Amino acid sequence: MTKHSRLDEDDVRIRPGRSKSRRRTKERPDFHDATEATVTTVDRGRFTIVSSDGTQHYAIKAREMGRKGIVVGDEVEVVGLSHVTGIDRVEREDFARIVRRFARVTTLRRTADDVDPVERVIVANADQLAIVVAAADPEPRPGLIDRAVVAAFDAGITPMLIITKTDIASPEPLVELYGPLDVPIYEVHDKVVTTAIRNAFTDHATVLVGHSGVGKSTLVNSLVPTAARSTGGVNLVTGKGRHTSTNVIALPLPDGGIIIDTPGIRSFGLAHVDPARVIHAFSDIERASQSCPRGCTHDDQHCALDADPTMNPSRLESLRRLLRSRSQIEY
Ligand SMILES: Nc1nc2c(ncn2[C@@H]2O[C@H](COP(=O)(O)OP(=O)(O)O)[C@@H](O)[C@H]2O)c(=O)[nH]1
Ligand SMILES: [Mg+2]
Ligand SMILES: [Zn+2]
Repeated sequence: MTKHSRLDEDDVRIRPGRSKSRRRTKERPDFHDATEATVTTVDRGRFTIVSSDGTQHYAIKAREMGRKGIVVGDEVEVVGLSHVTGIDRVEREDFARIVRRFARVTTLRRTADDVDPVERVIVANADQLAIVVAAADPEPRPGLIDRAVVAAFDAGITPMLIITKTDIASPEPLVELYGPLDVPIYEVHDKVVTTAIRNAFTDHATVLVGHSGVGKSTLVNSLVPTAARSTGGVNLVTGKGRHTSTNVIALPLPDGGIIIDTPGIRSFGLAHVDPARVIHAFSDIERASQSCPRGCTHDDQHCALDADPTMNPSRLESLRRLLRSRSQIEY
């Protein structure tokens, strides 16, 4: 995980402005054997964590934590680290206890749909969002790409686009659509992960999103040879389609950083995003919107974008579809 400077939430309340290095001096008497760790999976109140020495452990939330939410990517402090790592034989009492959650640097959120006011944090502390889209099989759906870019910018997370399966179809239509955005684009030809992609992931905490079948797990397996993520949409052990709704997992990368696979995210409800901020994710259109009237919604008759000869009509339609979908879901 990239080490951003961050403040401990509890300390912030008591002693504002304390720095990360001061926090490490462990002045709290209750938990002096506490170790820092990153949460890598969450499953009904049970967590897997990777502690600062790189070892994996199982943990539960200490009662003191109350209802404080813990998600994948959270940086926490744990006590009672046992040396048992085989989850199957570990009794609940042997689990380490999470006693503190550090302030989150970023939170990637979604709502179930665009009008649902209940937002959920999917991942904490990611600094990059890799939007994986196949050139074909499945056909690219720009709706999800647009939404993911909006969610990333809103969360202060840097988006990138990874176009897979360029061996079976040309990436050109997608590159043409998304090239004008200030978002780096990488290509995967016949599952080959280039050095450029590898470098883009190193020392970052990157969340993968994209429809099922685009090649996310294939990419994870190339970047983390020990990951053994099942690919092809079918679990090789059970023979059934994977149950993917909660299966977010963070995996440490061999050269530093982590990659977070999110099989469950097929859509991004954006009810939590201010409509006025949606256009920031459309930097190509935002630049062109200088001649719009003040307060233009970009979806009415006074909008200057329709008359702009430099405007890509399908990009404009993407923006409008997204703005409208906030009251009517249609993707
Ligand atoms: N031709 C081709 N197939 C790919 C590529 N990347 C992944 N696949 C295949 O696409 C299928 C789905 O990949 P998977 O990684 O399970 O997708 P996920 O659902 O996004 O995790 C698998 O059969 C992969 O072997 C690629 O670049 N080219
Ligand atoms: Mg997968
Ligand atoms: Zn306008």
